[in-house]
Formats: sequence, C-alpha cells, structure tokens
Amino acid sequence: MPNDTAIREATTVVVIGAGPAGLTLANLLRLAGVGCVVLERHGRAHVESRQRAGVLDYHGARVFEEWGLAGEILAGMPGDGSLEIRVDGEPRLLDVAALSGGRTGALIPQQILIGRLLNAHQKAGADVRFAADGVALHDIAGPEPKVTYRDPDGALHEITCAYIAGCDGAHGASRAAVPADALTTYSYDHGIGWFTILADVPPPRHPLMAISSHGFAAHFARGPKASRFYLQCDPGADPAQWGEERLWTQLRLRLGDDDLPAGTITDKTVVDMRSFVADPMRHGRLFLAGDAAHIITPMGGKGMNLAIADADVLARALRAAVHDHDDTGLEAYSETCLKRVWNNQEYSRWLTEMTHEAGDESLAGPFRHRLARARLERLFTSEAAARALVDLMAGG
Ligand code: RFL
Repeated sequence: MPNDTAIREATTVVVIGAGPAGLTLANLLRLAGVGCVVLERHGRAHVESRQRAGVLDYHGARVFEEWGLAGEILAGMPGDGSLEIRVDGEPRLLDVAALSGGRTGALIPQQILIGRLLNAHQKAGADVRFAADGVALHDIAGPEPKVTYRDPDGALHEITCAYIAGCDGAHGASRAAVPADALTTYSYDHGIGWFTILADVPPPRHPLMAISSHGFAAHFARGPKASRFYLQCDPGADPAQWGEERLWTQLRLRLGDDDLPAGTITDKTVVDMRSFVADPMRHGRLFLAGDAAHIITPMGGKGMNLAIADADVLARALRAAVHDHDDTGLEAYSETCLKRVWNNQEYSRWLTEMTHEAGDESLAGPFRHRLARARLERLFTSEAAARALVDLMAGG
C-alpha cells in the first residue's frame, strides 16, 4: 500500500471501471439501495467516445426493462428484427423477430449506452470518479478489502469496502490482483483477423454478413448515419496496408454491392479473433465481470451483452447479501455466469467457423468448406436450425 497519508473513505461496493459492466452494475446497485463508488482510469469524454459494440440482445434489453431502466436507456433505439446473410452476392433473409417469437433486442451503439448509463446514474447523485490513477486492490481475500487510487490532484484515496467489482476490462488491475494459482484460464486463437472500420456511411437495412470466396465481410449499423464494417484478414495484419481504395474495393466485392458509397473513416483497427475465459470469476470479496473475466470474439456481438448479463447477476446477488444477509447468489455467481459465457463462446466459435469456412476454401480446405456450406444451407431449409440460431442471438 502507498505510504503517504491517504484520504480514508468507506462504501459497500467499489466498482472498478466505467464500461458496460461497471456502469450497468452501478445503476442496478443504486436501484437496489446498495452504496457504491465507481473508479475509472480515463476521463469522461474518453469513456463516452469509445465506439465498439452496437447490438443489445433480447436478454440485455430485458435486464434494463426488469430494473425499470428501459425508458431511460433504450428510448428511440430501433429493434434488430432481421438478419441478412448474403451468400455469393445473393441476399438471404432470416426473419429473427418471427423465428424467435418477438425475442429481439435493440441496435444501440456502445457509446450511446454508456452516455445514457452515466446520465441516469449521475442524475441520481451517484459517485463516479474519472481519471482515477493507479487503482490498486488490497486484502481481497480478507473481510475488509480496500482500494487505493490517486485523484487528478495527486491526492491518495483509500476506500474500505465490503465487496469489489472488477469491471475494468481485459487489461485492468482486478484480474491481475488475483493470485495466478487461484485462476484457471482458457485461451483460444481462432487464427483469423478482422479488419474493422467505422465510417460515415448509412447503415444497412438489416445487419448484414456476407460470405463469398473473397473472404468474410459484415456491415452493421452504428446509429442513423454510421456503420461498422468488418473484413476477414490475416491475423496481425497492419492497418496501414489497407489503404482506402483497397478497403472500399474489397467491401464492394465481398458485400456484392457495387453501389456501396465510400464515407469518411473515423476509426480503423485490426482485431485478432481470440477468446479467453478465467475461472472462477471470484476471489474472496473480488467479483470479476465482463471483459475482466472473459473475452469473446466480436462474431455474434456478445461481448457487451455478457458484460451486462454479469452485472445483472452480480447486482441481484449483492442486493441479497447486503439487505438479507443471504450469500447464496454470491456463492453461485461464478458458476451462473460461466455457464452463459461458455454457451456464448460456443455460439461465437460456431458462427465464425460457418461464416468463414463457407467462404474462402483455402482457410480450412475443401472438405470443411462444403461442410460449412451445408450448415449454412440448413439455416434456410430447416426452421428448427434457424430457430436454434435466433435462440442464441436472443442471449440469456
Ligand atoms: P470495457 O468496455 O473494456 O470497460 C472497462 C473500463 O475499465 C476501465 N479501466 C480501468 N479503470 C480503473 N483502473 C484501471 N486499472 C482500469 N483499467 C481499465 C477502462 O478505461 C474502461 O472504461 O469492459 P466491459 O465493461 O467488461 O465491457 C466489455 C465490452 O466493452 C466489450 O466486450 C465489447 O466492446 C466487445 N466488442 C463488441 N461486443 C459486442 O457485444 N458487440 C460488438 O459488435 C462488439 N464489437 C467489441 C467490438 C470490441 C472491440 N474492441 C475492444 C477491439 C468491436 C471492437 C473493435
């Protein structure tokens, strides 16, 4: 622990990280009457401008409905009623709303969700501290854990609490505070890269995945005037090698759309498709949630949704522990969340395999290429197969 004099404070839960997991949890704890302080490394403007995910699945939307937050968080956001899978330029539509019996989610860009969660929380006078430097966890296995950090003026704070929620993403301080021998970790490299851009291009009519021998591509809405595009590429590819001309040419080719307009590109990244799971998601009084505990590839759009689902389970468990001295929810937290995490890892892997191997034959060879094509075809010839897919899309 740092040895200069600290400003000593106390709360029930310290939430580390103001991403989807941390801000959902903080809002739910506020509604549950459980005191908490949120510590975020970055400034508010940075947190509110990070554009990543864009689909809240049915289960995620239900979380906000069940806690009475849907009006504030989801107002005006369109639904995601259909999915287009374009195969060799031929559009094929899955009516997700009909197949799922109306269990659809909402198209909401991650940064809008974050802004709304922050507004809802701060309007109620809640405590979110930005630019918290050097956040460190202490005594996490004991009865009275502490979290220290420096505020933007350099003052050291020490917050004593009953529980810590580690919601600080894949590279945060929380998971790193757990002794290595107390966690089993599982990693998988899918051997595929996704070159992704955000661009000022009108969104597609429906979320769109395109499969062809030129490689996988996808086009998703990110608000009324912006789109996120994904293109399969070599893992570790250098974004500098994807000049604008190559990019738009490849997108038009892979999406089978010669008329796709080129818009201003506002972000360019290469994502290597990797998965990671830490088990258990708890150590003593520290509970990990969201990307701090598990990373899933963007295929299937589940990263943000798993973060929200963890926050819901943790908020309910903490409410019971704090108000009713009932620890059963906390005891079950890790197992409950990991069941969902593995189910979604399998979904993401299954979808990755099918959509990539059905395209470029050189990826996994001609035999698997044909297996993937058969799997794909089944979605349009077997209602049971299509329903199985939309059931996973709904989440839960
Ligand atoms: P986040 O969003 O990373 O938030 C963690 C927060 O913790 C802060 N932090 C710290 N604060 C204090 N002290 C420290 N030591 C700290 N270290 C970190 C960070 O500044 C941050 O504010 O994790 P969280 O809340 O678990 O949420 C996870 C989701 O954000 C993530 O799963 C998704 O963004 C993943 N993802 C996608 N998910 C989807 O559901 N659908 C998508 O389409 C989708 N597309 C994407 C994505 C992720 C991408 N990235 C990360 C490359 C597209 C991209 C490009």
